[in-house]
Amino acid sequence: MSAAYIALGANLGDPASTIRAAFGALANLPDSRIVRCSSLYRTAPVGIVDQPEFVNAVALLETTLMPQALLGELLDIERRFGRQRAEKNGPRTLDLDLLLYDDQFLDLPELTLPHPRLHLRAFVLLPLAEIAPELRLPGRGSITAWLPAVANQGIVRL
Ligand code: PH2
Ligand code: MG
Ligand code: MG
Repeated sequence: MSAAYIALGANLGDPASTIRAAFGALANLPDSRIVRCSSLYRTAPVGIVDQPEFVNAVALLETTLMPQALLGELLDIERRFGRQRAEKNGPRTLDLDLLLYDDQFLDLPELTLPHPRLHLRAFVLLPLAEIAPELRLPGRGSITAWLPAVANQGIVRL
């Protein structure tokens, strides 16, 4: 079994309900089980700031799916939740990002592991630290060392 951390984000429709339903969809993935789910967080948009606030969370999955197969399943769940790919980094009904897969490094056009921006974003780091406070980020040391750098980003645990 491998450990896969997945970031969930939504800022269209009813984001909190969507994230809760997406936990259920992750729990139903083949050859996988959900080990932990973080709280939900209300977060200020990063990047394109002129869009609705997000609800974000993180889940830990134990899986025997390989990273690319898991990514395919995540994109399939996004589609089932009505995701339309319009503006890059714009509003979305559901975004599922593979953050970490064990301590693997991967650099493919469709998938970079670890996720290249995870250590810079409060909306990922805080829920991740909630469910895995002892985690070490491959190549970047302990997760707690990165928390002060994102302390000024708007985020509230729901
Ligand atoms: N996702 C983005 C860009 N900006 N901001 C917040 N607060 N939460 C997100 O999930 C998010 C974002 C691109 O995927
Ligand atoms: Mg994303
Ligand atoms: Mg994404």
